[in-house]
Amino acid sequence: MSLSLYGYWRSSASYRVRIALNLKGLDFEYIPVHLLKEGGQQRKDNYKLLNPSMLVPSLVDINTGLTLTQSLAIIEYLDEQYPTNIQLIPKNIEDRARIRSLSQDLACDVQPLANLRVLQTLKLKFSAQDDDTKAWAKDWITRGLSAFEVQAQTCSGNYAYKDSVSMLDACLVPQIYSAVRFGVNMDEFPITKSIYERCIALPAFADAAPEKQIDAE
Ligand SMILES: N[C@@H](CCC(=O)N[C@@H](CS)C(=O)NCC(=O)O)C(=O)O
Repeated sequence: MSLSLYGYWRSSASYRVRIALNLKGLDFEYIPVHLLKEGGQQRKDNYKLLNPSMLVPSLVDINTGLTLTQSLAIIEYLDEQYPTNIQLIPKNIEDRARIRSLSQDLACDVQPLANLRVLQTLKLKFSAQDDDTKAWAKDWITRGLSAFEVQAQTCSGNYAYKDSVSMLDACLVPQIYSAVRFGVNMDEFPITKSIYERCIALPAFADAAPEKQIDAE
């Protein structure tokens, strides 16, 4: 097996990459990094060598000797390095740009605000309580999904971008998993919810689900 994915079952960025690997039908070894145990295994020296940002996921490709962090860069790399009949980023320039832009809306402008280290810092340095950090995460995710719902009116088809599964679905599904965890009512976003339901019915998404991973608790 030439691909190793360091991840955590409930990490949405790891979940994105698992979906992409499954959609492309690529075999990979999954190496759990527990984000809470031992003060967070992502902060241990051996993992920091792989990923100095102390975040998951990291992908190691033994074929090419490449170690990559950043889920979107990993997904694009897999798509380009391992062409299969499933293309996560289409060839058409406008479609590629749109998919990247919408994916970044979720992965760059929404998910980071509800990331573990942000919530931990709100508690440690700004005296936030559990309820405050949950409300914080719910608020930012709600804003992000409200914007996505508007975009989906024109960009979605059967899936998040038109009628083929793409990198955008790999970003959207984990974001919704996290939304539900923080108490967002998905009925407020009917188009987004229907895309989510269509995606999770596909084996590639179902097998990537947090609860299906070897480190799930
Ligand atoms: N932009 C990064 C985000 C990675 C990220 O935020 N990972 C989270 C889990 S989803 C993490 O490792 N959190 C650990 C921490 O906050 O200490 C990517 O897309 O790969």
